[in-house]
Amino acid sequence: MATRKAESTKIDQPKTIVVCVYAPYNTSGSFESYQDEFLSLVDTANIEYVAQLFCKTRSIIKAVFLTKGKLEDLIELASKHNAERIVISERLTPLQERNIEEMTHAVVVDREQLILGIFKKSAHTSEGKIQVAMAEIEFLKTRMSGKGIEYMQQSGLRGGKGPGETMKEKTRRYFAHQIHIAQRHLDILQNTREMQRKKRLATKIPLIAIIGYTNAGKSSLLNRMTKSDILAENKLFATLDTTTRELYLGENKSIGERKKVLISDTVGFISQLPPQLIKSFQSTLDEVRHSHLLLHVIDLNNPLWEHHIRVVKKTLHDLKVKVPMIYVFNKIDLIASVRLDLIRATMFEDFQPYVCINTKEKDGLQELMSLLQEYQFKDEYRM
Ligand SMILES: Nc1nc2c(ncn2[C@@H]2O[C@H](COP(=O)(O)OP(=O)(O)OP(=O)(O)O)[C@@H](O)[C@H]2O)c(=O)[nH]1
Ligand SMILES: [Mg+2]
Repeated sequence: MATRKAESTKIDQPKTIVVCVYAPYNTSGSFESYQDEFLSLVDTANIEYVAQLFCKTRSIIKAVFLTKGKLEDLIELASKHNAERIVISERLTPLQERNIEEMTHAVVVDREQLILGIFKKSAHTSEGKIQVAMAEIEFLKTRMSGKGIEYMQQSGLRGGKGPGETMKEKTRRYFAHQIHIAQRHLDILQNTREMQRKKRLATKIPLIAIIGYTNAGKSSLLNRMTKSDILAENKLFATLDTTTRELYLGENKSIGERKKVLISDTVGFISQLPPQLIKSFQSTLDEVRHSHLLLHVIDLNNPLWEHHIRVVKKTLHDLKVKVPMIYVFNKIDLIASVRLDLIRATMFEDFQPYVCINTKEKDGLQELMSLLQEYQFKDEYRM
């Protein structure tokens, strides 16, 4: 079992217990990998913890999302460590969150808040920041009697506007106002993006979007193909903002056969991406919807790669994205060649067309470039 327990807790960090619950509906198929991904999220969020609890269960008590035994273990652990924060691997309802908070006397952070926190740190552009802020407000709106009100109080906003206006009403009004302002900002940015998109479409230059599960190697691929220097690191959600670069295919061929395309890096997907985030990132994800071709990057070295493909395809389906796709199996340098041959022979039938690559060594890159060079984009423009 992977453990990344902190040896010491930072002074300014609340004492934290992490709880990994493998819920009955979880379809990832591997408890170990699910745990690993959760701990990796915790790590990316820079959360250190004093204890961890793992719970693989078929029958949870709905009110707390844990089994009776694990709930008792958690209460005992929380009391032993004077825990101030409990991070849970799954999404909780406001009621489940409140029940656990009351029983453990610690603040509960569920999967949604954990991912929101990571997105908050990764957002660099104004569009990214507004989108995350909107997602946060949408989340707080579902916690009107708990964290939503606390947020208001921490912001120094107290009392009602007139007689009889409760804190809850004031909070609701405040959030509605904040969403309205954020939406106006987003609309302006979105209009600019839309105008740029129309201009781009008019030039008939094909647009390729690199998509895939988080940490699959999307940014590394863009860097490799376009000799760029976008941040690529072993962290989940290193990329939040779309970056677009020009790419010339068939550089060595005669001018008539050269092809110019635009290629974009995008935000990664993950199992149970908070719906608020999908909603708020609509304008960023529009880049994907308006592209002519998707390069779906998959970390073939991750034992859950097939599950990751399912998650990405389901997310695209939910977003109503219907764009042709090339499967790009990445990180083959980490796979023994015998195993790779076996995977190629037995498992790739459903994933066509595909290429196997390694962005570290340029393996397979030429094959991918040739595929793109030959690809017939709709209304494409050739130089
Ligand atoms: N061994 C190996 N590592 C790779 C390869 N491609 C990417 N990586 C590593 O995988 C990690 C994630 O790469 P990124 O390019 O940041 O992945 P991403 O899909 O853009 O990730 P997010 O933006 O966080 O969703 C980095 O540490 C890369 O160095 C590869 O072909 N082989
Ligand atoms: Mg990236």
